[in-house]
Amino acid sequence: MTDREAILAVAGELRRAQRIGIAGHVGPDGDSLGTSLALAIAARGAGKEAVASFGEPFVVPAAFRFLPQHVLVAPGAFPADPDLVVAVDVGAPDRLGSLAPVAAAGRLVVIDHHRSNAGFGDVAYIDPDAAASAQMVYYLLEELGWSIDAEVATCLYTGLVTDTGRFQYSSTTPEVHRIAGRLIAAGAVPTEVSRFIYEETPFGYLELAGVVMGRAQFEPDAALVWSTVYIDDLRSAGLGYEDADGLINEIRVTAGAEVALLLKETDGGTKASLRSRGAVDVGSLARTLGGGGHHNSAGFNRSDPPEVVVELVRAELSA
Ligand SMILES: [Mn+2]
Repeated sequence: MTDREAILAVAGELRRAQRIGIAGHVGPDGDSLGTSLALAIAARGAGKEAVASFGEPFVVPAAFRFLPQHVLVAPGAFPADPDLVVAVDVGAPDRLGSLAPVAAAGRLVVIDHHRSNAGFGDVAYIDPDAAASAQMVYYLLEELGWSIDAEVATCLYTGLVTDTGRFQYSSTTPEVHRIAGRLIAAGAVPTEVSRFIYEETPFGYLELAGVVMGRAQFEPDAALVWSTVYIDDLRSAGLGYEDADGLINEIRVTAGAEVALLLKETDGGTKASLRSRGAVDVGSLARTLGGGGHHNSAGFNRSDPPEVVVELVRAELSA
């Protein structure tokens, strides 16, 4: 199926459905959450009953609390038997977490740009060349003729800004800027979006960043920079896991590091985030270790402690 055929197929599904449940991935980022909310708000504008949600733990990261949440429901309140479930920015069924069973029970549409997405659901619109799922939902809304008001524009703009690293990654094409321009014209305000996401953190984040950056290790021979966030660090800074996501951006700027690795200690193991400058495909590395993602941005979870996980990554990098 070409992208054009996929857009028409998904648009048809959305037109026919009246009760629509939209599901992002667990541990939502700006693209997953923003795009889910945008689609739900636009669907309501078109006269549908629509809600958006994501699997447990149901915590909206502080950086994204400025987004309009009137269409957001906890996973427990997700409709049990909607006409259509739409999975947005979800690379594989397990990324739906606690929403996976309801998504599997009825008709399922998947909209995603992860290269690792093997395709699932009844209709899939997957475009690994899209900069963000927000770009794909923008095309869908254009096709459907559904209104892109200021709220929808703000949500989609958030997806574009975050998934392109503030329009800095190689995915930042003229087309991405064209869409961003349309969204600004429709009411997204770049200074406000950036302030909430990048220019405002709880004071505890400074304490956490100080500890984690002080602990960072640079291994020039492996072109690797890495650090670890321990549960105790979060506790003493009064922050949650979702607040530590930005730390990978603090360490990945190291000159001479092709790959950055942030290890977050969890209850039973480690959550690893990877970033690449381009020479190393960390998406493929993450898949080898049981995760997934994009060429330059990926992650995986292990039931090993952080000190074991860094060994696994080192081994993959030297393989
Ligand atoms: Mn995305």
